[in-house]
Amino acid sequence: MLIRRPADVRPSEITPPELYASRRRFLGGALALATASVAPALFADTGPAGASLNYRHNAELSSSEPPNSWQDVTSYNNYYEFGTDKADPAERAGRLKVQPWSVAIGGEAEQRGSVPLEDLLKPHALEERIYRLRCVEAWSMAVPWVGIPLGEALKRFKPTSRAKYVAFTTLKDPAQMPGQRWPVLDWPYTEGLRIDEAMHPLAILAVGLYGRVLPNQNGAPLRLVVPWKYGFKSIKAIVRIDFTEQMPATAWNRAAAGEYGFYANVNPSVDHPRWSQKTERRIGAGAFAPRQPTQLFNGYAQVAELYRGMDLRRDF
Ligand SMILES: Nc1nc2c(c(=O)[nH]1)N[C@H]1C(S)=C(S)[C@@H](COP(=O)(O)O)O[C@H]1N2
Ligand SMILES: [Mo]
Repeated sequence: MLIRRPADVRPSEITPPELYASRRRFLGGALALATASVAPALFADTGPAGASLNYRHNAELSSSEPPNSWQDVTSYNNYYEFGTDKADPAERAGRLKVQPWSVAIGGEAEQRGSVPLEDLLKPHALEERIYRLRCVEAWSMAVPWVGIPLGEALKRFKPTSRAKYVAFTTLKDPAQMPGQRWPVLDWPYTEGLRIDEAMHPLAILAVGLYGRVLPNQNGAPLRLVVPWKYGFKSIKAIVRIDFTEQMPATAWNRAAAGEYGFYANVNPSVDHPRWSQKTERRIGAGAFAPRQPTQLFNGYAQVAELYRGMDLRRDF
């Protein structure tokens, strides 16, 4: 895999978002300053620096590791809708129009239909959680996400007893997403979770990072974050959520079923057919930093109960 990055940044070199903000302002970018109410501020400015969000830090569910720098998190991305190079999303995703945005709710739920993003978020308090992100390509980061618990958002649509899975779909719009002009994946990108996984308190819908509205390259305006699974489960730019009885098809599983399973739980003892998953390279740690051992469920041991009795080698 080709990696183009100007320089390695140590995880300890955390650039406060304020610094970026003031630099952007100096450069002439509009910036909405912190305000008391979240919903209007959330959409007041989707420019490069992003509007400030009001949130409470959830220390209990946050990783104790220092988060990667803003630079790392927003310039080293996987987002094939904008190209397959890690630098492509930061260069090209700016053109995506993320406002207005609504999410279509369908399938096995009492409340279906189109929900404006503001309405989806309104009843919930935003939380910051620093989560480890472990990519299937054997690199990792720690990211200070801001979002809402996925399960709480889903419950409002009153899933029926037949809702065994939740399927997520990314926007398909090749005019705005140039990567979709090539059949790298069978667009739109889709992902799915078993309903009990979706209801787990660790799973979130993220709308921000580093206290600010999500940059487009990180999946604005709404993306999933499931920290115990490989990064590809954390689908970006969500426009549809369907409750289903059958296990939904997922983009990477359709592309290469032998390599990317539905569950995709981080697991050092189940290798990818083409490489080991035993260790990982921490982005920003420097070229000579030792690789770190990968942990089962990316270290989120509390999800083990979801998989009791399952053969994680078969259901990879
Ligand atoms: N729609 C969409 N979502 C996606 C991807 C993608 O290509 N398209 N890439 C996934 C992969 S492989 C990873 S590792 C994470 C990366 O998230 P980040 O760029 O915010 O770090 O996004 C995931 N979500
Ligand atoms: Mo990934």
